[in-house]
Amino acid sequence: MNQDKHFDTLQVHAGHQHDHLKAVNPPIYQTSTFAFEDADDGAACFAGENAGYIYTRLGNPTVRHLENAVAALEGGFGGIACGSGMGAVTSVYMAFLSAGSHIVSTDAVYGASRSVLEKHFSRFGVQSTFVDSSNLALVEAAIRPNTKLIYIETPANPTISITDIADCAVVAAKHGIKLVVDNTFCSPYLQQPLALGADIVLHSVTKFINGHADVVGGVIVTKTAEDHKLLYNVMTSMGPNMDPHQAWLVIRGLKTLSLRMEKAQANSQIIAEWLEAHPAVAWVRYPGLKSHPQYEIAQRQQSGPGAMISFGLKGGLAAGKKLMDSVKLAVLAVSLGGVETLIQHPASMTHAKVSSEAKLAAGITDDLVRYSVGIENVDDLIADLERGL
Ligand code: LCS
Repeated sequence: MNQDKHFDTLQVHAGHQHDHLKAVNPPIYQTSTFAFEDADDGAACFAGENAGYIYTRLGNPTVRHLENAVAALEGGFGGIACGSGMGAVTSVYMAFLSAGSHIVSTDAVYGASRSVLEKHFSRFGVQSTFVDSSNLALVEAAIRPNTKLIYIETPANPTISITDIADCAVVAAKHGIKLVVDNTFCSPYLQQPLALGADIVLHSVTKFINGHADVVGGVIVTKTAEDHKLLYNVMTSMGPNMDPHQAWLVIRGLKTLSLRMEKAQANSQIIAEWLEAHPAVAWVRYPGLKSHPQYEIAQRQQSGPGAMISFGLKGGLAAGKKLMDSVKLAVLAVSLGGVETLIQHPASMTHAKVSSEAKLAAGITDDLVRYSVGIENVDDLIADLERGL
């Protein structure tokens, strides 16, 4: 596929290679292993002299299609698909951190991306510091001689705080550190971190890229061949690889990414403005509102505000609980980025494992309700919220 095509063309066609039957859609190569022509072919495959497939943990044609498609959409060298978003996050940590090294991360990063560092990587001597990465001075001040990664999630889950990717890239380059961006909330349709100077971009494809809340997965995209080789070796040795059936579902979802995102985003702007004007609502955080503290950065680095809204009610947590129990159309569930609207309470759900002090420091207040906007009719969604408020 020619990489000079537009996004909506690439999302349908990138990564596809016709098989001998010319199937329009990729077959699901549901096989764990691949036969060699003969012993020399097997040896050549293992030596990397022959590009043939060997074993599905090491590579599979259906999975490769997805890896190439997401890499094309992100404008990167290559993709690495994992069985979950956390498989992607931990593969990146494993590839670039070792005993005695240090990572600077966004304080409001997804709960497990933080707790895996604090509870598990710390056991192997990895140090981590979490800062409000929307403040570049705090990022730079946190850098130590042993810092190997700056890891940012923008917009962050669930505060929707936004970090300037290009500014962080300048700081990372100055200190010889890799910059990793979790681009889950925007998807490559709205934000392309590699073009802004990041080295690695990753996704929980469970969210907008698949978009149908029916599969879990992750994809990493690297800018360089060297980083791809390192990550590929780490991922395939440790084994958080994606299954071919998972990949096939994500490929199907990916083909409509821009259409889903446009509709969900249009709904979100209307809902965010409606919430902001509602007397029961204390605050709303949405990148499409001028009241968002990093509105200007969002305008610069995102081509749209996305479909995630956080808000708090004047009645605090009690009113938020009542809302979550009253809505009938929005589903009370974790996860995000699907065609259906979801509502949840991060402090007791997705970020429950993060300590109370860390949650508060990161702005994850007890009253914060997170709303993932789907593609339903916006009047129906507003009527549903109105009932709860
Ligand atoms: N990165 C971000 C920004 C996420 O929101 C999540 C999951 C992950 C990584 C991990 O991906 P997974 O392994 O779940 O595919 N976020 C979730 C959430 O907000 N609710 O449930 C999962």
